[in-house]
Amino acid sequence: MDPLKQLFREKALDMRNKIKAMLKEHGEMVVDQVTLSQIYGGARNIKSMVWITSDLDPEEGIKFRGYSIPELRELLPKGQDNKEPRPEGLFWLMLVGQIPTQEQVEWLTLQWTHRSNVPEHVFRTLDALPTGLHPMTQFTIAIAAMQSESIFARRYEEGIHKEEYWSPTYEDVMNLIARLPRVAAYIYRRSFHGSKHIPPDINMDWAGNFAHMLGFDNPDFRSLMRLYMTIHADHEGGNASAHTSHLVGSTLSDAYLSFAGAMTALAGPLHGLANQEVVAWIYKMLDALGTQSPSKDQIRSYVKATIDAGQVIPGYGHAVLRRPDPRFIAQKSFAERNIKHDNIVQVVWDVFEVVPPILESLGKVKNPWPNVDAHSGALLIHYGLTEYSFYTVLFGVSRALGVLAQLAWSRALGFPLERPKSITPEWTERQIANQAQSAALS
Ligand code: HAX
Repeated sequence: MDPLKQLFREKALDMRNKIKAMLKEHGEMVVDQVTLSQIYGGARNIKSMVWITSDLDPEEGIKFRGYSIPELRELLPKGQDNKEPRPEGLFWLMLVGQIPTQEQVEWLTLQWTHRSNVPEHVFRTLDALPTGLHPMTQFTIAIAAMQSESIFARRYEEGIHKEEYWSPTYEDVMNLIARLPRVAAYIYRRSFHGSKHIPPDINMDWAGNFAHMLGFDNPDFRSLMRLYMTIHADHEGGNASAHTSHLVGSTLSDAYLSFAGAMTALAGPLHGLANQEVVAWIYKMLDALGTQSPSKDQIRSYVKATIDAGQVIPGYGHAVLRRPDPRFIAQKSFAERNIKHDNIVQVVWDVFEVVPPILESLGKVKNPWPNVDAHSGALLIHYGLTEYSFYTVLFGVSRALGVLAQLAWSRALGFPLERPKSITPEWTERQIANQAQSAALS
């Protein structure tokens, strides 16, 4: 058994026993209440699942196993240029709860290189699709096509003891993460570069090789990819893509099908597709204003016009966060450090000054601040990755790290089929009438 798998097995067994004992003693403890507004309002803040890999605080933002993004930028082993963390290290941390050493990260890079072979039929499946099909749709199809490789599905068909589910799931998770950059780069090159594909460089780290296969060998872009793949990796369990993979996985669908499901959720404009929407919105604004360097007053009037047209300002607001997203701040600091003058980056920073007070003035927006998607596109454009319909695929490759590490945990802890209760409007009316009657009688 490989050393990471061995460590994961030990940690998971320990946690499984602790949870069993805790539920035996405290299983009936009431920890929260649910209101009708929450049930009708998209289940905001209803505690309904356990997520090991990360936790989202409304004020402080995402913490991966207790570590904030600035802490991880310091503590995780970095890329060859010693600038940004290698996402391999974050995966290790999310899976076993320990900051890995440089040697452990080197080992993981090598593992993923060995496991990265993509079966030929996946490329042929992609080749059969129109090049104009949205990259997220291509990505989802390719992931589903790779399900032929699922070790969990094969072992389940053969008949596997449920205590062993975690083991083939771990193998699927490692193989799928290893293969994703190749698949994503293939989609990018066929969609936007006439199918001129670039073979992998087996001497590079996971994110550096991804940048290389996309066609970008600028060391700063590689550094950006390491940061990008690290900060988008996980955002606790309730966000739509993570929750989808959790729900699908709970039926014992394998890692490939669970992750394909997650990607269909990430592809929505209120979630991951917001990164493409931000750039589309900025370009439309520059076009409408007839300038590449709009004043803040011009931006202000365009923001108001967008809202008056009944549309949202993409990249702003969040269902949980109540402060500027630390993932936005990390990207801003990357730009401050590495990019001296850039027009679109400047526009993003001006929008950051203009939008929050306007959203606040509406009196209904719970979080007027930028989220992760407000900044990412401007950085990619700076380095020449301008085809913004591809941006959500980048997000998806990163999101695999968190949701798949969690999938391994879910199988190791023996989490059951997810099956919450729905209600009808008639049930709601009866509930209100019953409570009014009880109040009148008391
Ligand atoms: N622009 C305009 N109006 C906004 C807004 C924005 N950026 N954010 C919220 N609002 C509006 C909502 O549409 C809602 O209006 P109605 O009551 O008229 O329906 C009201 O403010 C209250 O919404 P909320 O409670 O503050 O926010 P929600 O939890 O309902 O929604 C969203 C959170 C992220 C979906 C929302 O802020 C939004 O649509 N933002 C723009 C799209 C976006 O950037 N999505 C990416 C989010 C991060 C992410 O998942 N990345 O992958």
